[in-house]
Amino acid sequence: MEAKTDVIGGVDIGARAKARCDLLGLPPYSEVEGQLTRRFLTPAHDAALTALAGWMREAGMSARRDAAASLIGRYEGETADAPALIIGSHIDSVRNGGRYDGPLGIMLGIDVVEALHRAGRRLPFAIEVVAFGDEEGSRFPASMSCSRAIAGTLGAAALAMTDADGISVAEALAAFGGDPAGVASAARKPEDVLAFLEAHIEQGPVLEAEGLPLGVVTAIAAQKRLIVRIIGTAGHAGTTPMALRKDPGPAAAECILALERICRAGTDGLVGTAGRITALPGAFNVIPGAVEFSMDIRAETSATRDAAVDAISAEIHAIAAARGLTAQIRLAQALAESPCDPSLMALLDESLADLGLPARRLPSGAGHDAMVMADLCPTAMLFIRCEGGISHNPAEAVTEADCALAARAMLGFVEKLAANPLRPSRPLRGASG
Ligand code: HGY
Ligand code: MN
Ligand code: MN
Repeated sequence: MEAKTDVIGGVDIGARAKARCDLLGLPPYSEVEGQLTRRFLTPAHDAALTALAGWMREAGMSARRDAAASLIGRYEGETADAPALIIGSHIDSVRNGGRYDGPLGIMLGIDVVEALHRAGRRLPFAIEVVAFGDEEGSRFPASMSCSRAIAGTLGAAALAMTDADGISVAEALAAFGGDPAGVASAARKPEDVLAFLEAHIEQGPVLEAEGLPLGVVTAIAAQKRLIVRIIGTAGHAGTTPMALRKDPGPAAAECILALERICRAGTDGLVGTAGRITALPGAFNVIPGAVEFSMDIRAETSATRDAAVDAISAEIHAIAAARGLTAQIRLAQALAESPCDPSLMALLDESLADLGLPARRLPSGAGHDAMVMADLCPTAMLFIRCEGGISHNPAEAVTEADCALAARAMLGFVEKLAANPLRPSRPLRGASG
């Protein structure tokens, strides 16, 4: 047990937030024994929301699920109709992921509200703590469906997307107790939402390398998710001479090497990943009829992202044609870069300064619900150091002391926001993508 970190209202805020993330890393809050896999609209997701709702109520909030399965805790402000500061992050995980990517931002939001509640403190605005259920997109091809429902940008196409078992988002949502036909009711009015604050592990090495516990996010990188299908001819692995094959396997390998080469040569933080590669029908003794692979391409600007997508797509078609194969490339999701709100960043800077910390500003290569919430309201993100910058990996780790500092910084942010009525610094964007 690490040393006592920080106690507010009798709650050891650092240790408890971390311990709650650790608890949710185990069954029934994980689908798989011995690892954390918690995908959208699964029994593990349902169990996690039930636990979170209990903790929200203990912290003085009401708790409800909206039509798209987001869990929303609300701590009232000085007046019942006060707009809300939303503090949140996601409760779903990647397969065999870490325990803090997402849940830590929710637990810290609950800590902040509980500190106010125990002090009998009411603010000029309400605080809503939200657990988004589908940030990772680890079950369905697109992601961010819960925050998109709240931002009012969730389209029908997203509800029709199917998982590996052919179950659509709409079917899974209905089975979960959501309301696919009524997801529009989850959309919040801009006048009811003051701002969105997300605390999240950095998932990178910068803060640790500089010996800093916290950082202030400047912007979130643009990203595109694509599915590539290289189509050849299935055949017998033993009887088909090499020269007569139309094997999509080696072609896919050439394409993924092209993805790597183009992204390595890029600027503006360009990165590209083929995270899922599937040979179909997927048997030892069958030359694949098709090979499908995913592409996740990101850069600090949509322009750089799109230029890379165009270059890679052209090479994929050329590789396939040279081998007498065909290539199909389908866009699964596009998210534009998302700058954080300068006036909110300044309040976070001041909150860190009050803790004796420098206001280290840094961009986020990882995507977050904040980039979707930016279509609804001004956003801010607080980064928390994580060991080795490791994430999307069970080795993901944080310290109780850093969790406690994050809660303190968030409490400071909330008080400063109460003292400085927000002046949104930019018009809200149109649809993201
Ligand atoms: O993919 C991401 O950047 C985030 O972890 N969903
Ligand atoms: Mn995350
Ligand atoms: Mn993640």
